Amino acid sequence: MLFRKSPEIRWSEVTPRNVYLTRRRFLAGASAAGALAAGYRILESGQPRQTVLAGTRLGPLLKSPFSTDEKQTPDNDVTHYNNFYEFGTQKEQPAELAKNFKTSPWTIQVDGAVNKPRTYDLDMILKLAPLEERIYRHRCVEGWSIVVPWIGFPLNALIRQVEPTSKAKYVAFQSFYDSKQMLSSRAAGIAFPYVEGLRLDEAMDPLAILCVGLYGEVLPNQNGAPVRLVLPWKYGFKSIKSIVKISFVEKEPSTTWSRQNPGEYGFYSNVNPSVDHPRWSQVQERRLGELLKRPTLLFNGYGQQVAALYTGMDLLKYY
Ligand SMILES: Nc1nc2c(c(=O)[nH]1)N[C@H]1C(S)=C(S)[C@@H](COP(=O)(O)O)O[C@H]1N2
Ligand SMILES: [Mo]
Repeated sequence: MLFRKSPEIRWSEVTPRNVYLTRRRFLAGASAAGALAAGYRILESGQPRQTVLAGTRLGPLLKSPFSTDEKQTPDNDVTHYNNFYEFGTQKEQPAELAKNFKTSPWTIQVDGAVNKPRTYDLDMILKLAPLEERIYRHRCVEGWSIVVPWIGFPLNALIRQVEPTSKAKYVAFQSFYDSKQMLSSRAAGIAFPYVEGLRLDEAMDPLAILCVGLYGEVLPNQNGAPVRLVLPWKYGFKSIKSIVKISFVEKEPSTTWSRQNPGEYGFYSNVNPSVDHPRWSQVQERRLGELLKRPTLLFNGYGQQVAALYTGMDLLKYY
């Protein structure tokens, strides 16, 4: 259990609940020396018991003025209906196939056009800012949406610390990739490592968060452990998971889905009901767990915060 002021949380002390349970079970039956071997076997066979949320609780959490009071999607849906192609292309696969994904130790290399490039470990990441709960709408380009109490802090806290230079116009993000733990690019149908990008001013927007948890707990592997982006005004695929590299660059970086299919996916990918995807209308969406569709809103309803970022841009062209 972990309940301290956020800046003092040390990632090294955060134990995923599945390991926890395995240890508890082990301790409960630890009469014989054989139990030790048995306990180890459970861990090493790579099949610790899986819980709905594999996380330890994080807290205390600041409340955010950016949170919606809309009904939250059941956590079981959010953790069992995922897009994480590294761990399968079917929605229910990541929860299974990411079970033994090794997320510790973890580092994020931050480089490029900055005065203070550095490599962060998770303890350094957690010291950047107090943790907040951000209840955001999240809209997938495939037409479904969810409302999730994410845990994180503004991405701009990290950006300020590394001090971008005047050459930094965009930020490029890269996900972890390991062919031993993950699907091949050929099997998944997209190039790995997964990459994404933002314009620097978009990345500085207070709505953009680095996310380390959901529903009060450490991020489950299938939701992008240990650190991902959450960008509520953009389609879900911009919210890149399991980040290992952040680079500040002068030119618009290449992104996984626009590279894959430039006619279907643009760099900006702001939620916009007036720009249909060739295969999916974006006019409506279905909240997971609900029957009736609801209208999709421009910028996913976050226009008041972010519309100014796109003043004067033709959103039909820069989709
Ligand atoms: N590395 C990586 N990040 C990713 C994806 C992915 O396949 N790989 N899928 C994206 C898509 S399409 C969506 S909708 C969201 C899903 O996040 P969730 O599973 O937490 O709901 O993650 C995004 N981030
Ligand atoms: Mo998505």
